[in-house]
Amino acid sequence: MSASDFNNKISNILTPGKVYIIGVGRSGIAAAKVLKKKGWQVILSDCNNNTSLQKQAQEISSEGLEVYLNHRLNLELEERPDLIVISPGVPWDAPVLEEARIKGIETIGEIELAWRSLSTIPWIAITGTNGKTTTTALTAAIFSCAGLFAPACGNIGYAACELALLKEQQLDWIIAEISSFQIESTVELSPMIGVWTTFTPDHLNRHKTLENYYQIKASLLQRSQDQVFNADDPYLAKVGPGDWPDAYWVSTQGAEKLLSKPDQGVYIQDNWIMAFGELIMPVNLFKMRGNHNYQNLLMAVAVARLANIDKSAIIRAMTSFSGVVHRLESICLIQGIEYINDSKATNYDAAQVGLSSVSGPVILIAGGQAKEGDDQAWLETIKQKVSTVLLIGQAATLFAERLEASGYTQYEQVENMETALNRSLELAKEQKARVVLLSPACASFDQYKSFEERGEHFRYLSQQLAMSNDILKGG
Ligand code: UMA
Repeated sequence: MSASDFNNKISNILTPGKVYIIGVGRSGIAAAKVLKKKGWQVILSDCNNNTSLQKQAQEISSEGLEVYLNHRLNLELEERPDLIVISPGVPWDAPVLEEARIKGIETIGEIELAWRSLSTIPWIAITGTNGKTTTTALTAAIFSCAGLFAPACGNIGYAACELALLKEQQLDWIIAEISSFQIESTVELSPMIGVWTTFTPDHLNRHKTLENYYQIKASLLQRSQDQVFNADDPYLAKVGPGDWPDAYWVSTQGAEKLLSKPDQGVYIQDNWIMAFGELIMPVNLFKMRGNHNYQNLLMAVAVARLANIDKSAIIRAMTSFSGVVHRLESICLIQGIEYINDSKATNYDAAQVGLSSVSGPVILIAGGQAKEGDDQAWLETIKQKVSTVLLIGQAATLFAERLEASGYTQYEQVENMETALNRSLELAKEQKARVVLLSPACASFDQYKSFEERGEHFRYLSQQLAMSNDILKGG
């Protein structure tokens, strides 16, 4: 694309017209506010209708936005919009979007709109199957310690368009966690630095094939000026030398595992972090557990050094960072048993990594809305570390069958999170377990609005259990 084409794209949002936004969630609402501020006539719609959507709709209608719930865009019946903006949860190949493209109506995602509003700011885009939330949070912590205003946004929960509502001069950098759903609906988003954390099968119900899922993620990295890759990820290490000859690599396994020259990468050697040929700090000063978190740390350090951030800011951030909510988040200790919330583990790989990182024996709470994927490594880790699996949600029967088939019978099907929590303490005491871990290996949508809501519920129930046990002990 030439510079003039690019300016035309930008001017598409600078010349107000009529925009149709699909999805009344965080992304849709933020996108609506951005375009309203730029003078657009905004129409929002959502195919669902529930109490929380009605509340949202009421709030935003009072700000002068047109909102329709229980509604799907119909290009035959409705007046033609100049632009369609979609939320990440809307499938990119939805028939109405295909029709819009044929009719020449520009269709973009919320993240692309944020880019077009904030393209004068340097972006860091972090993607990958797992590890992206922690890497994003770590990167944001380093930038903040360096005195830069660079909030984390995107899939991590704070829609990028919410930043586009701020004054551009307030922002130094944008650090965006970007899912494959979001990348699919970008056209021009071109980060200064792109990071690819890991790659294993996920979201195949939407992306259909692993190759398609790979190509979607690859397209973001291809548009990034500099690329950072995780050499400890088997898939990325395999395709790396061919597909990404100029990338910077990180490895927890020493310089020899890097796929770039040692002075073009970040690695751990003799317990020290080495970044682009410079000693940074001993890795044991970092508080988070698990080798996967060391990988996340190295990627954040690589980004920070590429952005010329001072070593002292990296050290300050790394020694104070204690973790991300819903990702191996330690909630409380009940009679010596640690309750850990890993609700963000929505697929087998994330759940396997979570389970590997905690001390056994473990009482594991798993289940929810099952996803496609390879569960072998997860089942193996369960066999090694878990004294009982408490199965919840729609996937309970399927998971029971998978466990039986792998020769593991120490599971109980319990109805929901409440029952699981009540049973967990009894079992943990009986089986001398050290940890009760919620790491579902499933999406949450069968019982909750999001993985965050599921994690909050687990946190609340664990704290209630802790309080009632203290009272019982005290009495
Ligand atoms: N909707 C329609 N028509 C459709 C599909 C959906 O109207 O065809 C409506 C839904 O009824 C819903 C609304 O769209 O009310 C919400 O859209 P959304 O699911 O995109 O939700 P947002 O609140 O905008 O949240 C999105 C991301 N959600 C998804 O990708 C599914 C959030 O990631 C992200 O934090 C947020 O934008 C801010 O950027 C969540 C997620 O689950 C955490 N991500 C997946 C993951 O991590 O595995 C990719």
